[in-house]
Amino acid sequence: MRTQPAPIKFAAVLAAAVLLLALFACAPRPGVYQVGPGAGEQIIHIIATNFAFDPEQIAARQGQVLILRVTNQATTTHNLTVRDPQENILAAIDLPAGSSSETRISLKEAGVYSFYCAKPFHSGLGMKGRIEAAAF
Ligand SMILES: [Cu+2]
Repeated sequence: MRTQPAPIKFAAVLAAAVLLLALFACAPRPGVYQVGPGAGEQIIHIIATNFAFDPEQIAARQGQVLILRVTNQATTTHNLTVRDPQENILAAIDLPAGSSSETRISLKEAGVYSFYCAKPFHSGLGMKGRIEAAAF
């Protein structure tokens, strides 16, 4: 019985690795909230506490419109500020203690949209997150 030449074995191993990577890329990533595939407005529920947002990582698609509905479960006022990939402020809303507020953002371009609490020191304490808008 002949053994296969090394280059063919290498190609087979490489193909298997690429297939595994592709499967992994399509699978939900732990800790990342995956926005549904629909083209219409998507409602995302976010919980604000001292000092975190949950979820803090959101995966969406370019062109989607997100309604960020934030419930502040803390007993102090927080804030949600969202910036587009160019760092322009898309939304900035204060979140009174115990209240729910919402803002609507449009992911016009692909890239990373950052969000954070603009109250002094809060983002440094962990009140921040990101929305990744994948290209079409
Ligand atoms: Cu805050």
